[in-house]
Parts: sequence; C-alpha cells; structure tokens
Amino acid sequence: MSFRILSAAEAASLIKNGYTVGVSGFTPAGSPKAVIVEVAKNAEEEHAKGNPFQISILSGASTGDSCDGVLTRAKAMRYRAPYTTNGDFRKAVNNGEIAYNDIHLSQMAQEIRFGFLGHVNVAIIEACDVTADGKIYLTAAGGISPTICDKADIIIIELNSAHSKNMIGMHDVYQPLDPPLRREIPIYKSSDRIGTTYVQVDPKKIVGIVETNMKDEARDFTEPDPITDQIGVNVANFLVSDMKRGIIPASFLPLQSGVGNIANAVLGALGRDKTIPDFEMYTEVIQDSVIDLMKAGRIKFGSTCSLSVTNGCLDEIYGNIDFFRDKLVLRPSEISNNPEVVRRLGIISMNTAIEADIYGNINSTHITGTKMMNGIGGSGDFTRNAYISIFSCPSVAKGGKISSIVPMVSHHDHNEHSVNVVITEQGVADLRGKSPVERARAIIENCAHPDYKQILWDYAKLAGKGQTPHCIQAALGMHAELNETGDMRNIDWGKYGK
Ligand code: 0RQ
Repeated sequence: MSFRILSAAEAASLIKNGYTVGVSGFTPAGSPKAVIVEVAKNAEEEHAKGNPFQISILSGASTGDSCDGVLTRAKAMRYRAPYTTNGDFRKAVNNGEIAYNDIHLSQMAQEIRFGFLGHVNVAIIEACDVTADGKIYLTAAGGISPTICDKADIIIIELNSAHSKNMIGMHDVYQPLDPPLRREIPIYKSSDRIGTTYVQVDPKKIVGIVETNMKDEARDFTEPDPITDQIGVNVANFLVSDMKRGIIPASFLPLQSGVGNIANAVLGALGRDKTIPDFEMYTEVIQDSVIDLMKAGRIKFGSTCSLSVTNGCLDEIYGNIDFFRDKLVLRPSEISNNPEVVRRLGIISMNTAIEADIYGNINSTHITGTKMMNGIGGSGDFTRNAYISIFSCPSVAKGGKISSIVPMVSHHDHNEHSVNVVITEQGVADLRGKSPVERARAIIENCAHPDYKQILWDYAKLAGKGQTPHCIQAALGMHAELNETGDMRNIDWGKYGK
C-alpha cells in the first residue's frame, strides 16, 4: 500500500472542531511539529468568522511549543491530559481557560483504552519510517503512540527526516492486555526487551504522510549552580551510605530521575562518586547527563520513554549508534513508568519537590496550593512503588522569601506513606522507620534553611502533641503570610496562639 503525501495544511483540514487528538512523543522529544501549527491557524480563522473551534489533546507528557504553545495562543485547546511544561498553557490553565487533567503518566494509555477519556478521533504520530504494511517506526519517544494508533479513527504520520533511521531498533513497543486478562509485564531487568521495534497498525487507518525535516524543540538546560551541586552531593552520599550499610545491594539498583537541573546535578554527582558502582537507569526521561555518563562508562544501560536531550546530543547518539544501540531502549510510557515493573526491579526514585512538609508530604505541582506549575508527571508512578523514594529541592525559593519546608503542604501529590527521604542542600532527612513526630524533627533539623529552622520549631511547639500534630488554623500560615507580605519569614505564630 502506498500512502498519500499531504501538506501539513491538508492534514490539518481533517481535524475538526470538537475533535480529540492523540499525539506521539514524551516531552518535546518525538512530538509532532507541523500539523498542529496548521490546526491552530484554522482555529484562528474560524474564530475570526465567529465560529467555535477547539480540540482536546491527549499526549504522553509535555510536547513542544508547536503543540501546546500554538494551540493555547490560538485559544484552540479545550482540554488536555497529562503533564505539560508550556508557559502559555500554564497561564491559560491558571486563568481557568483550559480544562487540564493531570494524570499519572503510567495511567494515560490505559485510561484511553478503558474509555475514561472519551473517543480519540485522530492520532498524529512522528515517525522516522513507515512501511506499506503499517509498521510505524517512532522517533525519540515511546509515549502513548501504540494506544492512540489503536484507538483513533485515523492516523496522520509526520515523517521527519531530521530523525535518523538509525532510531529503528531502539524502541520496544508493548501494550499490556486490559483487565481481567492482564498478565505480568515480563521485564525482570532494565535491559529486557519484550515487544516489537515498531507500532503495527492497519495501513488503511493511515490517511496520509506529512513529510517534515524539523528538529525536536529541545529545552536548553543551565549548568548546575552551587545549590543544585550540593543537593547532588547529598543524594550521592546518602546512596553510598545506604550501600555501605547493605540496604542497597553492592551491585546497586536501577535509578529513576526526574527532569531539570537538580536531576542533572544529582546524576553528575553519582557519576563522579566512584564508590557507587557502574549503574543502570529505568526511567522515563533521559537527559544529556545520562548520555555523558554512558560515554564515560558509568551508566551501563538506560531504559526510558524518551530521549529528551539537546539536539547536538541526539545527533551524537544517531552518529554513534553502534555504541548506543545495546545501551538504550525506548518504551511506551505505560511500560517505562509501570508500577509493577518499578516495584519488581527495586528502583531508586529521585524526583523534585516544590515543597515538602515537616511530616514528609510532597507538593510537586501547585505553587502556594493554587497555581499549577507543570503537573505530577511520572513522579507518582515511581515514588509509590520505589525501593527507596527520594525527593529533593532547594531549601528556599525566590531569594529566601519562600521556605520549601513548610508545616503543611499547600497541595498534596505524594504523601507521607510513600516518601522515604527528603534532601535539600542543607542535608538529608531519612524518614524510613520514623513516626510523624520523628520525621518532623529530622526534616526541620536536617533540611530546613537556617532562616526558617526556628520558625518551624515554633510551629511544632504550637502544634503540640499527638500522632501528626497540627494547629489547623496555622498550618498554612506561612503560605498566607507569603500572600499578604511577600515573605514567609514575617510569620508571627502569636496571631494563631491558642
Ligand atoms: O521558578 O522558573 O521563576 O525561576 O519553581 O524550580 O528549582 O528551577 O526546579 O526546574 O527542577 O522544577 C517541581 C517544578 C521543579 C519540576 C518542579 C519555583 C522556582 C522556579 C522551578 P522560576 P527549580 P525545576 C519527571 C518527573 C513535577 C513532575 C515530576 C516538576 C521554578 O521538577 O514539575 O517530577 N516536577 N516529574 O523558583 C514558589 C516554591 C517553589 C517555587 C520552586 N516552594 N514556591 N516557587 N519554585 N519551589 C518529568 C516527567 O514526568 C516528564
């Protein structure tokens, strides 16, 4: 079967007002980049004529500006799930203009299959190759592509020559059966392959191919600063000490790490600390730091959902594919983040918090409880099921006006029952085996910034005794103080005195 070649505008004309569109990719890696830009133009034209035009987007994780950004600015997005990092989208969501469903990333594909998210009209899949019998070879991410290809009425392929055909063979595409037929996912070590190297579809569903040559809209990352460096060293020292105590096996365990500067700093510190043996990653996102450590021989294998690396780094992988081919596998997000596999492999999870409370609850998503930042991403998939779950963050934000350690988190993403360790540049609070009151002592003593230690001890005194002591009217007092005076350090617990 030969496929029709479409322009991006012709493909976009197939997407109508009210449609639900599933997109490939996970982070800007592997996301479509051409067709949705034209959909946004169509929406603007319809709006100018006074007609409604909005669509819903289902994705693996964040996308590039050519999806979330253009649709938001064109006021063409009604609904979106899950995680995203786009600044314009963030503003629109916090203004109540877009319905945003922040789902655990491992659950996204199955929630589509279960029918929780409604009918999928169109799948737009970025590919580096497609065969006449319907084998789609994905680019830099697995995401939810197998599921949206199955569920969508029609498939549009963006065949992107900026991604080398050397990507063929890197993916391990596998969809579990749905309950009550589901069996175990037979991954017993990070490098196990259990599926195919392509997504198989009925070729009749492919309505056309849009040929592109567009690099991933990769994010820049900034070099680690002294604070993130210190957090990295604290994480590495903690893991070394657990290994020396025999809690982590001497052969080590696979690591998961989130995205961003802290994650890069942590990996850098782990790579430098030669007391940690060469290790593996079972994670959702691989950044440049992982590739650097692979080249240095420190990371033996990386299982991931996406290569969320800079374009130079991706070109390097494509150019040295013989070196990387047996060291990397890309999986759909429901496998890269699968709770069953995370629990079985004994993954050490390392994610970033916006704030942690004195009892070990974590807010990863909402600034002062109300403003959505990005979303929960895969942090919950890993944290709840990890061998050891670690959260790290700088002890203060915004020049010290905000303490990241607070009496009560202003939004709950990960609770005290799932969080094992909190780490800031100040130190490490090992919460394992501790009661809430013991945890509070460890977190205030080891993790809070010196400007906030006494403030938090005073809160603990005000909260009094009990299993999880709180003075309910004061528990969000530091947040209220921030809203009122712009600085949490101005808190006066006296006004909440009993
Ligand atoms: O603000 O951008 O204005 O400077 O939040 O904070 O310290 O630069 O850290 O970029 O790693 O982001 C939790 C948001 C951290 C991210 C979060 C402000 C701070 C700064 C960013 P500016 P940093 P990062 C993998 C797993 C959830 C999902 C997840 C995230 C900005 O890591 O979205 O882990 N995680 N997924 O100033 C007010 C506070 C603050 C604060 C930080 N307490 N109050 N502002 N900031 N703490 C990804 C996937 O699943 C794909």
